[in-house]
Amino acid sequence: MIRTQEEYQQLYRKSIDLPEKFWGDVASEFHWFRKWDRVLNWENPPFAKWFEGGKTNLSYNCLDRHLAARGNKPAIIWEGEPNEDRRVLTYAELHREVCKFANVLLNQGVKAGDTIAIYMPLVPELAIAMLACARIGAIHSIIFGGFSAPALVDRINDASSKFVITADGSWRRGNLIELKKIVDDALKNTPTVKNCIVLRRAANAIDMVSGRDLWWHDVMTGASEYCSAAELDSEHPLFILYTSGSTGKPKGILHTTAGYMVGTHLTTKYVFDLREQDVYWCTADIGWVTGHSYVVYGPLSNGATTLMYEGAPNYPDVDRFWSIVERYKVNVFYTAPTAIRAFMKWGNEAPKKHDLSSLRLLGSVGEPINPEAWIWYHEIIGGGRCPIVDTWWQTETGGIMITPLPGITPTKPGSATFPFFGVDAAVVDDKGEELPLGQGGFLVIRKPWPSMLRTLWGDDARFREVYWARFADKGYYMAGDGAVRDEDGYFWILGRIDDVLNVSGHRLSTMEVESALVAHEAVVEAAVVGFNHEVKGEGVAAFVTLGPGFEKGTKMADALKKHVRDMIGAIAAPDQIHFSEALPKTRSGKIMRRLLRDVANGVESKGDMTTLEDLNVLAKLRQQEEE
Ligand code: 7RM
Repeated sequence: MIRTQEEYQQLYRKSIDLPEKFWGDVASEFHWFRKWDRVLNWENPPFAKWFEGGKTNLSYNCLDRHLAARGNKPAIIWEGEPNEDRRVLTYAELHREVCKFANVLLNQGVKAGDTIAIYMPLVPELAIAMLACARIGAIHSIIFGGFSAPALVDRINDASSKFVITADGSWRRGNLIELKKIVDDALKNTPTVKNCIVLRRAANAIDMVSGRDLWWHDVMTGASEYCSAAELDSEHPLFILYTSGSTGKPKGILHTTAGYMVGTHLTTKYVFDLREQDVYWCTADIGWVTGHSYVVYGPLSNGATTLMYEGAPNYPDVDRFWSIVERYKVNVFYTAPTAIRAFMKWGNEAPKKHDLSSLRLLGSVGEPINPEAWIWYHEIIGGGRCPIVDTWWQTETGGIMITPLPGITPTKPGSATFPFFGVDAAVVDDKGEELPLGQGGFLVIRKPWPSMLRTLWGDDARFREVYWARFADKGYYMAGDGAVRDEDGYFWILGRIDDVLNVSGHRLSTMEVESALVAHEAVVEAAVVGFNHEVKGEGVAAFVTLGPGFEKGTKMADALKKHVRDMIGAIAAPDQIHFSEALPKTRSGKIMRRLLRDVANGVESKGDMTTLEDLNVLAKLRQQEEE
């Protein structure tokens, strides 16, 4: 147990100086079918191998390992959006369901190493499907339920998934979302998919394609309740999760078994300071990495009780989250700044109506938390008594990297404070030299860590290029964020340094939205930038040039918004559409996004404009805003 900042510093030093000893000790808590020969092999950077030679299984370590002591303890507490839908699954029950579904997959011919696309609402069966894949060594590729059919097609094809697991429908703010219909659309263009397993969730009418589609409840009937966990190599692929980069094509982040298991386990344990009787609630959707690591794998590997809520925070009313906290006496609550800002807007009445005294610890993730939101969260939700852990990490890092430790690290609103054990984070200049305190630069990680991504699915070259090329001579991982350390050494994350937006805590590539826009018949050119948005953090602003014969106006703007929603999903739909006859470009033809950002934010442009090819373009754009 760590109690003081000095003890943290000592243990931190040890974790950096003797990483193999440190992580070897942590890994010893798990069940291994065969112990590793070597904790870290970093002979062939940037391709790390952790716990080489070991054989283990994450599903076993999340379930079977706890059965003796925690068989009757709730593993998952679930609440559906329709208010009467409630379920609790104990560790014994979850284990049984996972074994049965693993047998279903085996019966369907799924083999270790096959990739399975999962497109489901936030229901217990989603966790069951994940853990069943992990049990037999199938690689899950979860696609967030808010993505549209073309986005699904890209991800299924990139991963060559043979199976899809989905549901008939799901609920969002009382509205039915017809998931299976979207899957049917997508599967017209996915040659690798053989079967689709469909959970009955919303009981809406759907088409079942004979020979391809199978009902979850049919295939589960009679499936054996025993399924041994496959003895998998430490580096056996666990999952692929797509995330946006600075090009239009999403990157398939690959995580593997043992390092991810050890990393998410230890961060969950220390950052959320879990106690045996705790009810822990991370509000993320499992379709994002936060849900993978801190709704499912991290909490279950710790034998914790993890709460899942299917729906929207403001359904049927804006106090839904707080009624859940009260009902289940939630002790640890982990959410995103965008949600906190929405709650602030909805007013203090909603949280005040409920007894939130069970809360002991609050967490934040996804984007920098503005001090105003931090203070509101601390006072109104935490009653002034709960520490806030502001956790910085990425899909790529697998687990939390920079974070306070509750009760140990003195926090400052807006700072993620210090690196977690084993994380050698630094702020460097463009040559990789560490910058003095107070100077902003690139956030890098100088040493490998267990839960790091191993590659981009099927694209080692892009993996090297995106994360390792910039500081190749030093061997540093480039996070893609800017950061600065203050006079006390605290890390402050400044945001992305590339063309990736952070909309409501979700990564979105401006290029992806641009590609969607230019695919519309009316659009000849498009540029997308972010602007400051009160609730979302960043909003999406699109500047579009229409082809001859197409008319600008509200009707066209609405059509383009809908088009982006259909092509990618609701999170990508532009908040602003600006029509312009031309875009401000440099003489070499690069769109000057900085200037577009100024227009979108409604501020004057300062700084160098000498490279602008045609100053008139900007003047026209601004003039149009005033029309
Ligand atoms: C977990 C997650 C990663 C990007 C990352 C940052 C931003 C995340 C924080 C943060 C400031 C934080 N994975 N980010 N957490 N910025 N403070 N505590 O969000 O892959 O979807 O996004 O999110 O820019 O690079 S992610």
